[in-house]
Amino acid sequence: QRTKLTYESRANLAKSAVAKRLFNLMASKQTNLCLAADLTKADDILDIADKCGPHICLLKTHVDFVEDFSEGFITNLKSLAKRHNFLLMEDRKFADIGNTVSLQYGKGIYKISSWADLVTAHTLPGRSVLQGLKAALGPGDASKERGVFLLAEMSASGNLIDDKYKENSNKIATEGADVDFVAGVVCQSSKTFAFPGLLQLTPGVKIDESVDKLGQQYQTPEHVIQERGADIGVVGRGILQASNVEQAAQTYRDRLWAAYKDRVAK
Ligand code: BMP
Repeated sequence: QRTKLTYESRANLAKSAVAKRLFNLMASKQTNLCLAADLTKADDILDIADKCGPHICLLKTHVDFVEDFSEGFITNLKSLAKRHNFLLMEDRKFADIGNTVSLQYGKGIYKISSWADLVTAHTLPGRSVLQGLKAALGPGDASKERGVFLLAEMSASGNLIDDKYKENSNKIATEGADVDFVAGVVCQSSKTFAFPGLLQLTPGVKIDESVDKLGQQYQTPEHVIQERGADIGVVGRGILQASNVEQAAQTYRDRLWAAYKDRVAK
């Protein structure tokens, strides 16, 4: 069972080079916390990345709502990622035909493929979403430094994903020529996939409050790691809205990590 294995041992099973890097980073830095830096000002994102950087393995962005996006912002974000040793994920949730996702990934204002170690994509278009994203990286080994998390489930109440969709998403993540490009799956349950070389990223994590006003559903850090099989817990407002964000990041980091240590020890 994949949830019983340590991150170190799973690094060796990963087919994606970025997944291998992330498993090893998590094990050595002792953190399985992803910060969802959902803020609209570049400087606020950089500030929180600097404060929370020591506690996270991954920083997740939505660059399309950053009001003052610039190349300088990306340069600074990359240098913080290097200094504090975390990876960058752009949560773009690509969901179009191959040619379009290729352009959305590589071109435009954001040039996501030039800086994001990881991106997210819906499986709705089928395998061609992976082929399209890979095409933006050009020939050669470029895809080895980049990876995709495929969405197989969502935390939003009333979402339309059913068991068949989950099963087929799992097939896209684990079968075929592009599996070396898939780093993991965004989902809510350990039953969604079994392959231990993939990472389970689970959003909807908060210590208190169980829902927000717009359909988000929350679980505690312990619940997502031990009952839902998450390898990485994604926390946004649980940290962003705390009076002391650094301390909140530390608390989430400690609780998510302790839950993982417990999970592999049992
Ligand atoms: P928060 O902890 O503030 O609710 O933020 C959750 C983050 O995870 C958001 O950036 C959201 O886009 C993302 N997310 C989610 O909440 N549920 C999903 O199923 C998939 C997501 O990417």
